[in-house]
Amino acid sequence: MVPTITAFENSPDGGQGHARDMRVRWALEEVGQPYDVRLVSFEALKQSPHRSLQPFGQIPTYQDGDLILFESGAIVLHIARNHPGLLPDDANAQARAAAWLFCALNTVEPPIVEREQAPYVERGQSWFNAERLTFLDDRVRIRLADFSARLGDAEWLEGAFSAGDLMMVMVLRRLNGSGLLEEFPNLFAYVARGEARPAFQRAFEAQAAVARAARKD
Ligand code: GTB
Repeated sequence: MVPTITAFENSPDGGQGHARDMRVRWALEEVGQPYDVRLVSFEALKQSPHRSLQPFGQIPTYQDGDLILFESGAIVLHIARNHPGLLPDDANAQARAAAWLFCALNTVEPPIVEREQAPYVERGQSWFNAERLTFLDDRVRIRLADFSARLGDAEWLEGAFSAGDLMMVMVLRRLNGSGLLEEFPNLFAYVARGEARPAFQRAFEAQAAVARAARKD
């Protein structure tokens, strides 16, 4: 029996790999765990069968036997804890890798999402103007500058590639096309290293194939 995850039937990003099923796909590919994908329409997301898996009517979910999980971070950590390949052997290093995963989600991602969403969430509001956009860019820059200083010349955060790197790369690549990552060459290279991993490529291609199929419908 293989785990089943859920993903958008028709992702708004058209296959750029920004929807959060990509994190789970990548983790499963890294550890070599085959999986099934159940595609969900926007309408079905908000109906009770899906809400019984995900209370907020969102993707991704993860089902493996009796275990039903939501929250991409919890799912990636579960995969990492149950398969070799995404956590260091040393217990303290494992804890630090998990801390980086939470850091990606709780410290780095929020200003990136706020910046990304402002143009459509705040459009039409009196305060939404060029100054507000600069302010949001600068809030992202603060996080990038601190993380850049910490990463330095390291290839990955805890020696070998870990679930912490996976989540950090996924969060940072949301800035692709913004020009902000390029201001921090070590972060730009870090994201490129993550995206070059064969497991990332397989996961990316799988979700891009879904988007291509949706375009043909
Ligand atoms: N904290 C949860 C987790 O990490 O699992 C958040 C899950 C979440 O935000 N899911 C989004 C969702 O289902 C999809 S990933 N949204 C539907 C809804 O809330 O009704 C967020 C996302 C969506 C689209 C893009 N994009 O097009 O670029 C990027 C990210």
